[in-house]
Amino acid sequence: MTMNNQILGVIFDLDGVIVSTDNCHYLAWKRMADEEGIEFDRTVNERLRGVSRMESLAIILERATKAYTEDEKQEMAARKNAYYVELIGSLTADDILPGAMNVLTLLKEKGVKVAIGSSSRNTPIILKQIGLSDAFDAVADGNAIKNSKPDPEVFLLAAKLLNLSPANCLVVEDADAGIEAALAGGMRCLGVGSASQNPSATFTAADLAKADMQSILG
Ligand code: B16
Ligand code: MG
Repeated sequence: MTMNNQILGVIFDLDGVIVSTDNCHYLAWKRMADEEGIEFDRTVNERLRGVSRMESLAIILERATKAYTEDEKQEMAARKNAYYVELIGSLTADDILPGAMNVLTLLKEKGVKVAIGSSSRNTPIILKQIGLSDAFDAVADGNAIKNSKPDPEVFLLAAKLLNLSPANCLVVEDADAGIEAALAGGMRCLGVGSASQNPSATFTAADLAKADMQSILG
């Protein structure tokens, strides 16, 4: 590896990489869908990984039996978010996923910068809940972007905030949409969780605890 493409920054997706909020998303959408009489299960929920709130609602509404107005859709998304915020209120540092803290410590020791690149607009609340508000050099989240994954916007913003070129960044993602976004932004990516099966990912590992970060960093 030449110095030109050395990994100088790692951009972490949040949900599914640093902390498992996916069940909270599922339970909150399920409560809203049940109230509306819309069929919703964990298979459909898999398609919501890394996708924005309104795009997630559009996927859920594929199974709706009536048409909803724009105002009704906004209300449903807000209702789901209120349920979700209630659920993430009980997250603690114990919900940090295996390997995440060790990897953050290793990167700090090696002088590699770290950022968050998440579609979630609840990123600040989640980081606070798990005690990691000050653990990252930069945070790019759903509040700062127009286009969500697979658009590379959130990762390009994170790289810019780290003052690094995309070629010097590695993205860690659990969603296929995030792998696509990283590659579209000219970054290498490590697929974990569901994305550990993604053949396009530059590197894969079941989770951060199983990832060989030393060899990935080169
Ligand atoms: P919010 P990530 C994503 O987080 C979730 O995976 C996805 O299921 C969710 O719809 C999206 O955030 C938006 O979340 O409603 O909190 O803004 O994986 O990009 O960290
Ligand atoms: Mg994710």
